Amino acid sequence: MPSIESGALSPPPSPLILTQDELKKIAAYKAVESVQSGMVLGLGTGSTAKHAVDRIAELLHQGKLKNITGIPTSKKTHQQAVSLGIPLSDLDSHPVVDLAIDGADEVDSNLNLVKGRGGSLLREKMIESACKKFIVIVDESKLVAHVGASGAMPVEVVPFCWKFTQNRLQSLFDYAGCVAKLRLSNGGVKMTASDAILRLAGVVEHGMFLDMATTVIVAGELGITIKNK
Ligand code: ABF
Repeated sequence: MPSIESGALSPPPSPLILTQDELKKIAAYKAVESVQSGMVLGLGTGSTAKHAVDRIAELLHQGKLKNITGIPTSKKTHQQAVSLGIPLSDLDSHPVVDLAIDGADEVDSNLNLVKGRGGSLLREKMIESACKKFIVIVDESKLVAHVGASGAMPVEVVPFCWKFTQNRLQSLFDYAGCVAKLRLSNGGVKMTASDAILRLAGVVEHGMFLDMATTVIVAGELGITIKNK
């Protein structure tokens, strides 16, 4: 069973209403407190993870962190990290990642996740499954009772004959009343199929991240909640 700690926001709760972006930033900064000099870091993608990458760069430039190696989970994060001067590498050179920090689209009470609605998916899963520790950072709007029970489930497919794969996905999901829709992303092809995870020739990866997160940091109006596996 995941353990749960709660803490006051820093600064302590005030009558001010925090924006969703401020909550994301609070979760991101809290996660970066776990970063230590010398670490190989998986750098996440999305508006929440962006705050974590910014913070890591800030601490590097202040000399409070040293000898960090980042492995970006998307081209966008790669560009951000390069622009901030974070030294980068890849899984070929660093097959073991000390810590990854990334956002998610859905998180349940067992720390299972849906990811990929933001467009990144395969690289995230490759890097985050190579991590000793994986901290997920979200605002409280991402909490769900069961991942995948509602909303879209991203499924990445190979571009080759993607309509064929889409049709096969659709026939698998007809019984559940789900619709496989095409979405183009990062030069690849993704389909959105509600309520399901598939394994099918032509499918590259899906957005269910089960039993991967070691910690989830949730920022809400009443404070931070940290859930550990
Ligand atoms: C990526 O960013 C994706 O896996 C996920 O879809 C998304 C979360 O983005 P945000 O933090 O902007 O909500 O990590």
